[in-house]
Amino acid sequence: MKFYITTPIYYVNDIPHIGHSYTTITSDIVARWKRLNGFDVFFLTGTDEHGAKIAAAAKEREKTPQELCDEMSEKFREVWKLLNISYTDFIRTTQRRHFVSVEKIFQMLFDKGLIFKKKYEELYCVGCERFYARKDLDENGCCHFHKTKPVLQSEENYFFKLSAFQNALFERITNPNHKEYIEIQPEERRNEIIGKLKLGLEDVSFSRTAVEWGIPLPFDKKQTSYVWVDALINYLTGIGYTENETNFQKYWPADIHLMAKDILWFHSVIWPAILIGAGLPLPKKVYSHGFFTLNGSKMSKSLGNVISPQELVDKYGVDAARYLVATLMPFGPDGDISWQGLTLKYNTDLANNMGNLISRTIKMTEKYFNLHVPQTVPNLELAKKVAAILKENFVSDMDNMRLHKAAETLQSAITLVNRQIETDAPWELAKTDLDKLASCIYAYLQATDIIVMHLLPFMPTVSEKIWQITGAGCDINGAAKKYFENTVIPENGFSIPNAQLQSPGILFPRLF
Ligand code: ME8
Repeated sequence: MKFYITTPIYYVNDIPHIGHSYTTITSDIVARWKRLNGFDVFFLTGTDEHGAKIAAAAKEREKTPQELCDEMSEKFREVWKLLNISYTDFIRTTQRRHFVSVEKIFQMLFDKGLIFKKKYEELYCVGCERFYARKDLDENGCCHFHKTKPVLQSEENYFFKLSAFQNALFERITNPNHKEYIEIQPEERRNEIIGKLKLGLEDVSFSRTAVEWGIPLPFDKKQTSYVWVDALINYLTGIGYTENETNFQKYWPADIHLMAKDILWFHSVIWPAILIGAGLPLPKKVYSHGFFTLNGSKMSKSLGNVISPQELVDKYGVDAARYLVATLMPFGPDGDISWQGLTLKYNTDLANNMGNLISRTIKMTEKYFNLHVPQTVPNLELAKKVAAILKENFVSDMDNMRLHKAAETLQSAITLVNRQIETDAPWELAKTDLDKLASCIYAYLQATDIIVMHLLPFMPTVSEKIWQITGAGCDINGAAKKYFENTVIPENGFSIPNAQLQSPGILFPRLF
């Protein structure tokens, strides 16, 4: 079973911030989740390095475009390393392998008569790297995303016959029984796409004469590929379209393309049309999330209100930062974030609930059993209850990008164990019933192990640490893979009787 997941490739004219991190962290969580479920995962991310915007940014900084791209692309890789992103490959559109893919697709579309030359004059927004009709702009004639006025450009370019794909796209987007059905999520955005599609499609310019920083067309070297066509093709290049046929056949089509709503149109209309034109299968799912604002304002470098991944990691640590960013708001609608909101969630979910469970379970094990898993008749009742709760909701939430819901279920499983501790009152049992005390502590450790396996995609390093702390003897990834195959808990649980526990230290210090 294969699973191919992609993030957008990010423009290198900006530094990576929490918006890019959100898409990449959520993709990473899904990739890790799928691996735990036995899938052979290919997870692609990378940087989008051509176009007028990059050329202008390089000029402003007195660098060559390639110098800027090398420097900025490296920043993205550094940040993904910091955030423990487990990508399979990192594609750069300035790589040789990508030029070959882009040329191949262009030539194919040209040979099929889907590309033709036309002179035109239209409004171009450099921020979006796209043309707009007047009706698509706001009341001041500005682009909705950049709030700037697109400029009139006149060129003779190569156009793609997008209009010819109207019916084919409509069928594939609206009919779930179509063998090439492309599922667009969330529902509201899918409806917007369908609404727009019904208004009719116009042919789109696929090349530029004025933009030198791009990939020359194979049939007319004076023109370069429109940056968006170049960018979309990365999803083919990244899995070996022109250099590793076996890999390409294995992973294509993509199982899910993730992104924010700003680029959903390209992914759900233009991209499928290119693929149909090139005779390639369509991605199975295109899923867009909302836009973040910070304390109610648009995040922007000029306003100085971007949250950087480094700041998040400095404040919460890598694993907690991943968890918080991915679960603070539902995947889909727009959302506002704030440092207060992040810290509140950190304290509630991690310092109080999770941290408390680990800290008191280990403290009791230390006090009553000299930091060893109690030797007792295996008591897996609580672990089974926790497993049942998680099986019912967590799995489908993870499979359907409801990561915040999956985290809620995890938290309720933790609360259940914390409540059980209150009900059992082990500190009282210590005075009256040592056998029951041993059985209870054993049960908390086993229940914690089940919780931690589910936490693994969100917090890979901390989960592994907790797994060792609770005296589970094996490798967590191997154990979790086996567990998720049939969700059966081994007869004696995971924490091994008499195993030495480790002192946790303070996993999640309370923050103010
Ligand atoms: O559009 N809130 O690149 P890009 C949420 N190169 N997500 C955000 C965000 C915010 N405030 N800001 C950025 C491009 N993102 C093209 C893509 S793909 C073939 C080509 C995330 O650098 C989100 O995933 O502008 C959004 O779709 C993406 O960054 C846009 O990145």
